[in-house]
Amino acid sequence: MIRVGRGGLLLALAFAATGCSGVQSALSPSGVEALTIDPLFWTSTWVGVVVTLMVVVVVAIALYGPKDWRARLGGNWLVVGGGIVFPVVVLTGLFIYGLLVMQAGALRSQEAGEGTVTITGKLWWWEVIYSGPNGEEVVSANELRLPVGRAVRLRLLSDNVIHSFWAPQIAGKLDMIPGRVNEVVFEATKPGVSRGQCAEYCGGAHALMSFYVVAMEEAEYAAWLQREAQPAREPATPEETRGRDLFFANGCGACHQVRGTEARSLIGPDLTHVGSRLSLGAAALENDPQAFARWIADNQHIKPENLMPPFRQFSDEELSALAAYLDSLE
Ligand code: HEC
Ligand SMILES: [Cu+2]
Repeated sequence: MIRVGRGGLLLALAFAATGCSGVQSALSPSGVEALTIDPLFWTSTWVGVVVTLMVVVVVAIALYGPKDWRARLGGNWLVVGGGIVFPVVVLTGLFIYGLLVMQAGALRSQEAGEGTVTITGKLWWWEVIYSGPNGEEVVSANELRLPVGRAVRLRLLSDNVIHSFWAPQIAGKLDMIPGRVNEVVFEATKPGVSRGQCAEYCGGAHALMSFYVVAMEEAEYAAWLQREAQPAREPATPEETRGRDLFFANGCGACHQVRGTEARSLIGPDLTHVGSRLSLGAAALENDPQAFARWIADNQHIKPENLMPPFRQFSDEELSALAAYLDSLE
């Protein structure tokens, strides 16, 4: 038998508790759907706790209780009442409650929603397409921006294997299935940054297929979308210009799009405004100017098996120039 001292137990509880809060926890809901699911979790948990305590008490009486108490537990009533009637009543109650919560979610996803975002699961990142201020398509990646208090319809697609889109603070998870369009309505209830994760094993870099959700006040969101719809900024310094030249001379445009330039490929994430994203490699790496240099030269260590080849041919000076260019794409 493994003996865990009281200190060990407290430590384990402390770890368990830290796992429950933070940027990727369904227990800190900040979306309408997540707020509906939250009481279902707590109800199931507390019913489970109460039933466990009841069983412990009955077992304790059976083992150590006074003789006449033990005799009373010996009858058939306990088997029929505690073993059949009680679980049927409790589990049926929980089941109906669960169905009602699911029904509420399903009805909600039939609501119109104002604005649509199309998200496609790639290997192993997310393509995110907004409809811009003039109804045009605005291609972005690896981050979902939401206006607080507005119901936004997400269309979830895949052009490869099955993925599952899960932003626990905002809503439940929904699969992305090749050949189908699954829809869900997201409504953030307060501004803030949370994190999401692919929740269906999809091969090699699945564990590092994450994303950030940035909920912003409506006006801020509108300004952001306006900026996101613009073509890429022109290089403003000699270093940025050198970075752009290296970008085109080394074939980066064969897989990436930078709107407003001749780089037009959508094999990898759109980089038009990559400098303003919170992360690189679908939340594998926090975004700062060093991150770009590390990603270009060493992405197979940062995110093993991802589909961008590592570029080891660059000198430090060339990597800094490329990083300066990409960082300027805000
Ligand atoms: C063969 C196609 C290919 C080429 C060539 C390529 N990339 Fe990539 N790149 C990708 C793919 C695929 C990803 C997504 C990786 C992931 O997150 O799984 C990516 C991701 C990135 C990212 C992170 C973007 C984000 O939003 O997470 C940056 C920055 C980037 N590439 C820059 C470059 C630069 C600079 C070059 C040229 C030196 C280059 N890429 C060449 C395919 C390519
Ligand atoms: Cu996955």
